[in-house]
Amino acid sequence: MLELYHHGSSVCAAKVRLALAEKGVEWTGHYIDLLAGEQFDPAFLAINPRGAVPVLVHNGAILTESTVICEYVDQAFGGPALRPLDPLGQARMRLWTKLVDEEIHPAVRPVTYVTSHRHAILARGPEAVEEHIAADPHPAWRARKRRWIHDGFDAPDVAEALGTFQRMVRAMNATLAEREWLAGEAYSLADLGLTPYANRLEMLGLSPMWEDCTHFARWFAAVKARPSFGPALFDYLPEDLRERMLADGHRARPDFIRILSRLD
Ligand SMILES: N[C@@H](CCC(=O)N[C@@H](CS)C(=O)NCC(=O)O)C(=O)O
Repeated sequence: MLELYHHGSSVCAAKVRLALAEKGVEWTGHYIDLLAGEQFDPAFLAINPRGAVPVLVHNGAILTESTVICEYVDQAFGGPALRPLDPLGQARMRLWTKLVDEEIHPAVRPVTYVTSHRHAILARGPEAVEEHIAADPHPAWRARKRRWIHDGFDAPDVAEALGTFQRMVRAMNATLAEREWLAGEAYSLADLGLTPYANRLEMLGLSPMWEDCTHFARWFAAVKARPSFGPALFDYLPEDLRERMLADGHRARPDFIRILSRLD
């Protein structure tokens, strides 16, 4: 029995759905609506006290952390290998997935929040805004959310997060000038791990970031052409949320241009 606790707009959950799709593994889903605060329900906190998706439960064993889960899925199930066989390729793959965990993922929340989520939260009125912030059990996140919601693009960590993504695109472009895929000549968990972040940037209208990055653009077209991409990225994303993110990205364009022009 393989169960995945996930959400449609969670980049980490999308990584796991991609891995399961690439391996051709069947799974049962439990949808945790992050925007409705279901990650803080006691029943879910009993499964993952961190209150975060994804969580994979395999024959009763609970696994958290998307990068760890993806490696587990690759090794526990048949289907095409998602990691290079040579030590150097594996090291390269892990350098990319480490970068995702340490730098890329922390940058996605501020950018998504100020571009999109905050508009939906603000539209519910001042009381609901306070409720939304108070629902987060972590004081540091409550403080950051307050700035994202009220200060938008002027919140202190937003420019830094956009800079992280700009460096990510450039670093990927430089690597992809030398080889077909990020870790070598075959698709791996490195490509899989970066895919939801590239998709998020595109959905939020940030594709001008790779205007001059032909190798990145070639890679992104190739990951989008894989049969795993559409189902993993969009089948669980509610249509209204998808449309809202696209529209909010369009609305954020002047802010993006203003901030990106000040970087490097
Ligand atoms: N390092 C964790 C991060 C998990 C994480 O941040 N998940 C987000 C969705 S991508 C989440 O559930 N956030 C809870 C919230 O928004 O309160 C992983 O890779 O699985």
